[in-house]
Amino acid sequence: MKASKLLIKYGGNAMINASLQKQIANVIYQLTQKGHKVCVVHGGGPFINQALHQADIESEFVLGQRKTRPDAMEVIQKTLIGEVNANLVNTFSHAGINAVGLSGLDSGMVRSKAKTLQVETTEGILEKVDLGRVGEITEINPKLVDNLLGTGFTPIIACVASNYEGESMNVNADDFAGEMAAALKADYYISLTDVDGLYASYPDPDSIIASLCLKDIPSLYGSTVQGGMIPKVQSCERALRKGVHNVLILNGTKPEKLADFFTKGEITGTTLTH
Ligand code: X2W
Repeated sequence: MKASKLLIKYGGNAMINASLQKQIANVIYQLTQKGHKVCVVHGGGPFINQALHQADIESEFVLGQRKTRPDAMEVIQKTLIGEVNANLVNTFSHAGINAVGLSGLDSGMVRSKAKTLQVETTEGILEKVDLGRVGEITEINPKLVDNLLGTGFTPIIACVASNYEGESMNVNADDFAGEMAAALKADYYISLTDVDGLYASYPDPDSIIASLCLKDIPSLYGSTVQGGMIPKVQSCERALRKGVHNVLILNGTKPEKLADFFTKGEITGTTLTH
């Protein structure tokens, strides 16, 4: 496969232990050795859950987005940037990667506004939900990341962005990754999660949807696509609409799947196409 620009979203559920993180780091190292330019955007949901629990702050999710009060945002920023990002950069560097830790705050590269959602009540009325410090990306300046990619570095980016008042915002990592893939004009957007792909009827392994067309995606929300899969599939859809041609959902707890795709062209996950 020709040397390409890859945006890999590394979800917290796929980072369940240090050994898996090392294996993913080794695969990404091999990809960089083959000339691919790799940018990683990571989440850290399970680590945030634990940190908020320790801080005695309750978590509530609406359509896969965590409602975020200012005190929760402090904990989330510390966890994502100070803990998850720092540990990933260390692991990836140890694997030989020229890893550079960033977040959307660096050089103000990712800007966001407060995200609101519309949710249907049991009476069938549409209600606006205020999510607090949850950001919806409005602008990305890809220069810093592109410069790093062009000079042999591998940016590892935590999904925190600023708003227009200079405050930190919690951006769902799938939302962040899909927008970043589009801003970078990535050849591939690969979302690593803890399941083998999108299931028509979870968890029946025979029901994995091997490929999905952009036009067929909207009808799946609320049925095939629920909960945490909503932001994931929405981010894939957005990346496709904004010009990314190759979008994949793969199981990041099986690092060989990522390796096999680039070495043998084997896809064992869900491909989303135009
Ligand atoms: C996410 C950010 C982390 C994330 C959260 O607070 O959990 C929102 O939901 P995963 O591991 O990719 O799920 N933010 C707004 O998305 O991490």
